[in-house]
Amino acid sequence: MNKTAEYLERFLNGVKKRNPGETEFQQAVSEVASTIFPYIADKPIYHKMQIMERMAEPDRVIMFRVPWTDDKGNIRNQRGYRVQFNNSIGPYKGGLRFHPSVNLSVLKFLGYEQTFKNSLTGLPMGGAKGGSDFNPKGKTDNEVMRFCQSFMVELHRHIGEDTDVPAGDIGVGAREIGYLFGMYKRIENRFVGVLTGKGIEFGGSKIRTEATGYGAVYFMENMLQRVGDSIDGKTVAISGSGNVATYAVEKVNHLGGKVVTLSDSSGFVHDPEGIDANKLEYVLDLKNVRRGRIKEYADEFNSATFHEGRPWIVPCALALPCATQNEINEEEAKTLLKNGCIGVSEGANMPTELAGIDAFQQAKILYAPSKAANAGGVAVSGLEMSQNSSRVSWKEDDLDNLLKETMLNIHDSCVEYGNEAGHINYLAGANIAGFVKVAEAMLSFGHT
Ligand code: NDP
Ligand code: 2IT
Repeated sequence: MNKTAEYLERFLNGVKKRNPGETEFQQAVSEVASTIFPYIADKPIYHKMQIMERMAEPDRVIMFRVPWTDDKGNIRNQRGYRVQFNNSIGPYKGGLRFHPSVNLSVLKFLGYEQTFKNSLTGLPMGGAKGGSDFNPKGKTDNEVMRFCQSFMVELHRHIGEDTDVPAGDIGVGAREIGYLFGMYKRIENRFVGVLTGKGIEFGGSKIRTEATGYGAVYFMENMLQRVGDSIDGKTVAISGSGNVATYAVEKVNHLGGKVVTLSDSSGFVHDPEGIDANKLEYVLDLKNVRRGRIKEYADEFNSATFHEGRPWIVPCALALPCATQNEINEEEAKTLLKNGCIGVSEGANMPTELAGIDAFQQAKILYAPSKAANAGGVAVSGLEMSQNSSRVSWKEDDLDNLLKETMLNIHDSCVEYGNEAGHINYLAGANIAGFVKVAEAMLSFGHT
């Protein structure tokens, strides 16, 4: 075994030992470390200063009880979290996830990834993630409101516009951010940009709702254009039917592609005729207003069929996983390749299992890892913070142009750091480009 492989193995064994049972967190660290250790092989200062070891330890983890009362008057208990991972290059920044699968491992993987992603945006933001095992599905607006208020009663003392600025993620959208911001303002008696993804009326930024989905599609278009191709005319499979997935559909349509799938946790719909603007309107109403299941799409439109499982068996040229982590396994990755998939842009965080990533990498397709592909959301969150602190509101076109520019800059950073004799290893490029800034800042601070 060479020295680099030996160091990597020792490091990963240490991470496993210190974080027993946290499989998602171990997976995220392993994916990053496999590309960083070769990069720092000839840079002893990073080893001496234990940069990778320190980056794999959150600055702090806050865990708290969230009691709330349901509509029947029952007292319910949830667990709340904020993982403040790394604030070397700016205040902690990252979303809140409300989903029954939320646990420390999931939030640590997300906070770790967020640190690299935020660095890639070029904006001054550190990494964090939080949330709860609360399940918003089937809850009334009043129940969601009471939960959000109770969550903020504890969270408010740990966050602040220059300390830690949460936003949305799975299960946390405009409705939840409104309830959370309302409660923060009431407790603190301060109107500040302490959350992003706010409503436009109270300090939200235009384009933030669309930014993650649009950004993942811009990144795909950037990768294709580099090799003289484009989305125009291509068949696209998308998973999920939430915030990221729906705005990815909209942007693929703008760029002339045809989206043939969407999904939720019960299964996927396949619409060979494509999910056009009218059908997308239906999905937005179904998911954001009626809060129904994607199966209803197939009842509404004759061209579509509903299937259990995940959409990756449907032939497509491009795939955009936009639902959740580990939603493409090795077999599904190989099926995508066999069916002619030439590009993957990850709207979701860590949607591809490590063996699936290996399959994409070996096939040398255009594979954009999540920390690059979905960075558009947090990038526009960063712009929302700037607008809030200077009490201005920028125009939609200007913000969309800034989003496009940011995605292109991230793409070009990946090309700079991931160029392997002409083939671009976007995974290595994103990890290294994200790492360098945070690592340099940590070196400047000494062993803090
Ligand atoms: P939403 O809550 O709006 O939508 C999530 C979608 O994914 C829903 O269709 C949901 O189906 C599905 N889903 C969630 N969990 C699972 C699961 N365990 N199995 C199958 N399907 C599931 O979330 P977002 O669109 O905001 O987030 C989607 C992904 O994008 C996440 O990985 C998130 O971390 C990532 N992301 C989000 C950003 C943002 O700005 N919102 C920014 C960057 C990344 P169902 O309704 O049945 O649960
Ligand atoms: O994973 C992510 O980047 C997000 N959920 C968005 C975070 C943010 O602060 O906008």
